[in-house]
Amino acid sequence: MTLSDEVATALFEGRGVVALETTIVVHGLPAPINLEVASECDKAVRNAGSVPATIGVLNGKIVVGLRDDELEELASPRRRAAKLSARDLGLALANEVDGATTVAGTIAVARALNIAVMATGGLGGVHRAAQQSFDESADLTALSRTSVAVVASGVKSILDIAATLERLDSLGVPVVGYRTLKFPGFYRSDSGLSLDWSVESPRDAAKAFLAHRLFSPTGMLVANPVDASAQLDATLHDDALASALRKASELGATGKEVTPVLLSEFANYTGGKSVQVNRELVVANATVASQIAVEIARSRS
Ligand code: PSU
Ligand code: MN
Repeated sequence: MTLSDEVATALFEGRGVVALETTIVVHGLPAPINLEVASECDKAVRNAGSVPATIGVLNGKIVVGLRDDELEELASPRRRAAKLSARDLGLALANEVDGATTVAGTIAVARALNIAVMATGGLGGVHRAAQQSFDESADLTALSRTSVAVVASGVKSILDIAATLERLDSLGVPVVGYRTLKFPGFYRSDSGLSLDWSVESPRDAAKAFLAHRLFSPTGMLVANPVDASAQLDATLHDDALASALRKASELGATGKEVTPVLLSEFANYTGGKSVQVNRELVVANATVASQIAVEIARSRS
């Protein structure tokens, strides 16, 4: 594992550090917006007081704190970077390949370094028709055993959101709304499902997570809705979803291709509008994650 000097120093000094994933950059967003979004997330974390730690695998080494040029390299199509969940990390290192980490892969690395917070767009979860396919993101099981607070705009709306909330319940992963009791719907601010808990500030989120950690090995999902003014129109969302699900089934997408295919079909159908919403929400999540990390660092010192 290689740490950038900046991340190593921040960890040593006990500053707030936010882990950022790379699957959203390499497999989740189209070029060239993907790299712009990555750099906006990096800035958002810095502006809110923490140090960003973008995580990926380059030439079989985990890099924590990828530089811009390294991220560009990782995202370049000719590198054919794999999509790495937690279970893939050891194999990627042994095979000396390149790979982008999912939420599951990223929190596994973050936890090993005592990084307590990560930001992403939308958590993975239970796919529609999972009764047949058994397709449930390893993000869920990873969160059930990894003590990291993940700030996301709920779970991706391509999923069965209600089933995902049930699984998070079974797995003992707390879900807390950030200034809301309405569970966000990724591209939409409200999924129509409600939550038992909310926090009103980064400080309260930090307090809740630190208290949770005393009793439980699981992470926590901090659900931060996209601003209502930026969300995708409801009808456009539902039409795009129907079209994306149809396309994915026509293409016969399975396994780790499913999510990237659905997101890319969403982008096509909406003429790039879904990408703009995705951009907006992930940058906002990076800000909240950074504020929470600052509070955790403060309480540790
Ligand atoms: N959030 C986004 N876009 C993404 C992802 C999250 O806005 O592409 C990625 C994350 O890396 C997450 C992954 O862990 O999608 C889930 O993939 P799967 O459904 O295959 O587990
Ligand atoms: Mn899957």
